Amino acid sequence: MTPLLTIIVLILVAIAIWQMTKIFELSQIKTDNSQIANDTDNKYNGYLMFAFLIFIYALTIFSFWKYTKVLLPEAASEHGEEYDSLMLVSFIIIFLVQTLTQGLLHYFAFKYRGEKGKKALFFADNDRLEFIWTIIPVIVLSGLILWGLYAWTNIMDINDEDDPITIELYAQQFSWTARYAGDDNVLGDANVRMIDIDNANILGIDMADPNAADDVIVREIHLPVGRKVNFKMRSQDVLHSAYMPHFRAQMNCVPGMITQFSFTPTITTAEMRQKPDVVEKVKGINKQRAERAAKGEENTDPWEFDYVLLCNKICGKSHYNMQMKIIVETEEEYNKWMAEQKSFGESMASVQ
Ligand SMILES: [Cu+2]
Repeated sequence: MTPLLTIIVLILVAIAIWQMTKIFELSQIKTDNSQIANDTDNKYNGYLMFAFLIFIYALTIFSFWKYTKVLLPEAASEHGEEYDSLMLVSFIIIFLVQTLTQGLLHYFAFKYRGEKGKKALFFADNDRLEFIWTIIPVIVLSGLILWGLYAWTNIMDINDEDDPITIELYAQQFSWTARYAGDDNVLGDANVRMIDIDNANILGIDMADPNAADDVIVREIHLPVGRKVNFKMRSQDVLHSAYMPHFRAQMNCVPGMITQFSFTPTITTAEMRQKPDVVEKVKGINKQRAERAAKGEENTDPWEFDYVLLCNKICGKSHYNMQMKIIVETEEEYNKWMAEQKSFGESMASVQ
């Protein structure tokens, strides 16, 4: 609400200034009624160019100061570090180029504003200049693109040699279900046509497939730290997107096909909760929640940091609510949790 009010106030102030300028103008005795811009008009426009430059620089500084804290904490996956470096370098380049070119653009607009009898020095064409402003972006962009392709190939390195845990992420309007491949680490075949809600076969698993019996269906993902995970995504209805921001991972879930994404988690949930920036963020959110609780509003329980799986495609009216908790823990904790889970075969046997 406050940002909206701030914007409205800024707009109103701008309108007020504009109206006052008009009144001031009207109160002057007109000496020049021509519609062609004169030196005074050009001077005003020159100064306005400068004012706008100061405005965008101030806005940039304000955004850095105000919104840096909402950024994600450090990457919790192996490939995340390289992904973040690529992102940071791209942002630094964009930031420097934009700051410099905006400054020059507005400065020159001011310096060479129209003045009677003044003519700026200009080139109709200049091969050397054109060469320079073509070759620099070509080199920089090629570098970024090549680095990006290299990073992408690294990230999409999905293979079975690293002994990954296979987990299916099943998306539907509006929830996630996860299926572990069990002891054999092979997921049983599944198809939406085989969904049998009455018999608790919510994922349409082929009961005749021998790989299916040991599969484990869960509503919360547990991952052992340092072990590669291979996620296989399916969707029941529309396009969804499995988004795990803390692991810098995202892959679309497409009805009728299986998509994949794999990563190795490197930081356990418990360790992440101790990171200073996470502690700070949790404190900030809980402060807001306490304030809301004092006013008697809803959803004010103290919040604790957890990794999440979110949907990142607007897939319908409850899209915002499509999320699942991910817990990264030690190998022992993971094994203990897994031992407590019921396999698909066991839950089928208990239904029939
Ligand atoms: Cu969705």
